[in-house]
Amino acid sequence: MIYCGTAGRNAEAVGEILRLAELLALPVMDSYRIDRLNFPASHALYGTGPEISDADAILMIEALVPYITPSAAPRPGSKVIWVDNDPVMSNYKTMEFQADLWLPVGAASAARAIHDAATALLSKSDMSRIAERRERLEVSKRELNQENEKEAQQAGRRNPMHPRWVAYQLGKILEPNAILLDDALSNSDYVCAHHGRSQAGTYFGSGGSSGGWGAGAALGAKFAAPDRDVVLATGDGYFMFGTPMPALWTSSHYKAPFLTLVFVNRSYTTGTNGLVRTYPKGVAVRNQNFEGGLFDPPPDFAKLAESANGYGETVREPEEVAPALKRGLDYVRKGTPALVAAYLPTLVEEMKLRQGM
Ligand SMILES: Cc1ncc(C[n+]2csc(CCOP(=O)(O)OP(=O)(O)O)c2C)c(N)n1
Repeated sequence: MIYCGTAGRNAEAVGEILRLAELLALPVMDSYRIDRLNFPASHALYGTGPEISDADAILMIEALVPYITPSAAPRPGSKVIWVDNDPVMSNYKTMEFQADLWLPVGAASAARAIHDAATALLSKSDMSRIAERRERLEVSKRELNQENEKEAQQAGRRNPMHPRWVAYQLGKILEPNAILLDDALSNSDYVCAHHGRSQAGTYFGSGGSSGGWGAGAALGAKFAAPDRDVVLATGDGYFMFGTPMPALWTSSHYKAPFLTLVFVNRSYTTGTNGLVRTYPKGVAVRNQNFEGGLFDPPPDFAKLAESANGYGETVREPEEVAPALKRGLDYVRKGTPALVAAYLPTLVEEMKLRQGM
């Protein structure tokens, strides 16, 4: 398998990794919370596994932290090849990952060279094994797509509104070349399941753990690509941690409009479900007190956009999401920044909903 972290920072690498993966029908996976698109999300070879711990050979391409816990590590006997300009990450004195082969080279050159070397080596029996794997992966991808579609439709029938439904509707309005900035944190998995980004340079994450990157990044993306739609999907917490007001005002003033979708769950994962995961028997869980993780009622994000000379609206009903996002995008295309605040259950309510309470 191919495992990518930041390879997509170089757009050329995306094409080269694609060529290599297609030649050998290699499954491609991303590391946790990537900051660029490394591989077309809709491609049959992408996103259906295996886990690193199940793979028998892994080509790590610019993957800073591909796994953390010992149980997620490559299994004994597997082969690990590590590609990076600085594969042993000499800046990180505590780096302890293991590999069978370290290749100090950039992603694009490595993928191209391996592709060319492999082409010369392939035998007939290799080809038939590869064809069989390709078919298997295509089936898995079809199943994954069907499962995602089914879950999205189910989510759409839930009221209170489900964040997956919001992410699904977002995916529907994105043009193939639209740039998506993902600061959606706990809803990022839904965003990634449905965004359908397949061109290099159409998906960006912050690449770090510090919240608040999104609004400024969206403004920068629009300045850089004035002819493309730019859309920010963000948690309400992370949106506040940045500088949304100056970003929106500047976006309006300098005619660099972008669309913002805020997942308004009025909560932080850190102080709610994260707390439950970390301290399942702790005082907060015992007393059902998640005060540190809730900010309810929340700021009125639609008004925040209006106050910065943008357009804003809040949606509370599942059927309102698609029209609101389309309206938002229409405003943006006419030069006005727009914000859609999707009003969701809090993460405490969400935990109860998922337990059927
Ligand atoms: C600047 C900054 N402050 C605090 C944190 C700690 N932190 C990590 S996740 C999180 C919650 C963010 O909430 P939100 O953006 O609403 O996303 P959600 O948890 O609801 O998915 C916080 C406070 C951080 N990562 N960055």
